[in-house]
Amino acid sequence: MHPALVSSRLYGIVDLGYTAEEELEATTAALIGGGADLIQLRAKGLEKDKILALGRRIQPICRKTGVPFIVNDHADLAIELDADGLHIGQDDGSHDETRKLIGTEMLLGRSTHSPEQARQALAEGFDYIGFGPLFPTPTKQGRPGIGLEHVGTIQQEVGTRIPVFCIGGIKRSNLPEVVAAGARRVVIVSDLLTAADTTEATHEARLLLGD
Ligand code: 3NM
Repeated sequence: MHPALVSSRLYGIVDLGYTAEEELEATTAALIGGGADLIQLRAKGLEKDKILALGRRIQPICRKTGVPFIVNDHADLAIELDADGLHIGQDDGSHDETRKLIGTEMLLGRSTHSPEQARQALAEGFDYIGFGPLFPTPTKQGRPGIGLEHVGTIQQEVGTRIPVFCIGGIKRSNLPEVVAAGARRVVIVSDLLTAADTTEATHEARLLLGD
C-alpha cells in the first residue's frame, strides 16, 4: 500500500457542482480541518484553463497541510498543478498509458463500479480505487446503486492491498451501515459540501468511521 495512503480513511472532494468558486479555499480548508485525508478537485464540464486556475488555489492549501491533492480526469492538469495524484474513470485510458504520462511519483486512482472492475484495477497496479456508487446519488446521475452486498468482500480482497474508498450516496446518516458492511474508507461529497458547517460535518463523518 502506498505510504501516503496507509492511514487514509476519509476522502474529500471539492466539487464545483456544490462549491461556489469564491468558497474554494474555505471549503478545502474546512474539509481538511474536519479530518479529510485526501482532497480531490472535481470540476466536471469546466474548461481546462478554468480547472487549472481553480487547482492553483487548492494545491497550496493541501501542500501546506500535508494532505494529498488529487486531480480528477486530466493527467496534463495534474502534472501542471504539481498534484500528488490523478483520479481516472473506467473510460479514461489504461493504467499503463496513464502511468507513462504522469510518471512514477504520482498517486493513480481508478473509479470502479463492480467487484470485477475492483479486482482488475488492483491487478493493473492502481494505487487506490473508488468503489460505487453504493447508493444512487445526484452527484453522479444515471448509475444505479450497487448496494452493500460486495463491500465486505472487496474490502478483504482488494482493500487489504490498496485502499478501497466506498463512494456514492454515502452520508453521515447511512455511514454506520456502510461501516458495518465492511467499509474502512469512504468518499463523501454532497453530505459534507451542503452541510451548514462543513468542518463539523467532516469531523462527524470521521468519528463515525471509527478507529
Ligand atoms: N463517483 P456523493 S459516485 C464522484 O461511483 C462519484 O464512481 C462515483 O458523491 C462512483 O457523496 C460519485 O454526493 C458521487 O454521493 C459521490
